[in-house]
Amino acid sequence: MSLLPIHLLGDPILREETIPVTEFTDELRTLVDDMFETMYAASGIGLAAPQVGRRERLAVVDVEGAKYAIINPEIVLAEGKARAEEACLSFPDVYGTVERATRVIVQAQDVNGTPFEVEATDLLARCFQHEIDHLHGKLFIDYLSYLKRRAALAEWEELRKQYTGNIRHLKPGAPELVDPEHPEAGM
Ligand code: K2U
Ligand code: ZN
Repeated sequence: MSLLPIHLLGDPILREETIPVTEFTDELRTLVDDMFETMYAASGIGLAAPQVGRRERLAVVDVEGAKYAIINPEIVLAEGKARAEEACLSFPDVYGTVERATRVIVQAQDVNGTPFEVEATDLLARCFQHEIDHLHGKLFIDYLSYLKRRAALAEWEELRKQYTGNIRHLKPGAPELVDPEHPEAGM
C-alpha cells in the first residue's frame, strides 16, 4: 500500500464534480486501500477521492471502527440537526462549526460493486455528509457565515505557506499529531 499526496485548498480538483464509478477493478481496490492508509497516516476519520487528486466518486471512512468504502454514495434520508466543530485534511488546522443532520441513511456500492445501505448517527453521520460533500465539490467552509468563511480563508492563506504547491506529503510511520485543542473536531 502507498501513502498518497493530499491535495490542499486552492487546488481546483476540490471544487469539481466527481465521476460515477462503473468498473470495479483491482486498481480501484488498490486506490481504496491506499486511501485508508493515507487517512490513518493523517489521523483522519474520512477521506474523499478528490483529496488525493482522483475524480472517482468514492470516499473512505473509519469512525471508531465503523469502516466503510462508499462508492457512488447517495444520502437517501437525513433527519435531525446538530452543530459541531469540523476540520478538513485538505486545509489542516482550520476549524469551523457546521450544522448537519444527526441521522442519515446512505446507499452506496462496495469495492466489488455490491450495493449496500447504511444508517448512521452522530459522528459517523457527520463524516458521511462531510465526505459526500467532497464528492460534489463542496467543503465545510461553504456552510460558514461570510465573515467566518473569510476569517477561515485568511487563516489558511497563512497556514498554506508551510506546503509546497497545493500538496501535502505525509511521512510514513507515526500518524500526524492531532491538535490537542481540537482533539475530536466533529463531535
Ligand atoms: O474529509 C476530510 O477532510 C476528513 C475529515 C472528515 C471529518 C471532518 C469533520 C467531522 C467528521 C469528519 C477529517 O477526518 S478531519 C480530522 C478529524 C479527526 C477526528 C475527528 C474529526 C475530524
Ligand atoms: Zn474534508
